[in-house]
Amino acid sequence: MTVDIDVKIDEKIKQQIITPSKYKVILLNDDTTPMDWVVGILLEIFKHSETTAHQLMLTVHEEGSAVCGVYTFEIAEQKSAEAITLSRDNGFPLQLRLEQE
Ligand code: TYC
Repeated sequence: MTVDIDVKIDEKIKQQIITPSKYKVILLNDDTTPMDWVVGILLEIFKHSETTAHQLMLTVHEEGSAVCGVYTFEIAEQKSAEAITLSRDNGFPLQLRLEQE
């Protein structure tokens, strides 16, 4: 024996799209890290062009800080950790900060 059951579906599906927060990576000035080293970090880790890397380095040198990129938390943390480790391994006191946008 088969039984037919009519099912009426009356349901709303609420969809929530959560966009992850973005974080600014802020490069800070210091007195001893060589300018060429900072440009190298901006080229290799933050993927800036030669021109932008040089301009950014000069902004930090003259004004004290500049945003060198905006990323999700994990990427921002990874890039700044990479820049710090590489700089420390080479004896430079380069510093970066993360700031939520
Ligand atoms: N002020 C450094 C110098 O005169 C250069 C420098 C630029 C250092 C940017 C850090 O994030 C920095 N050698």
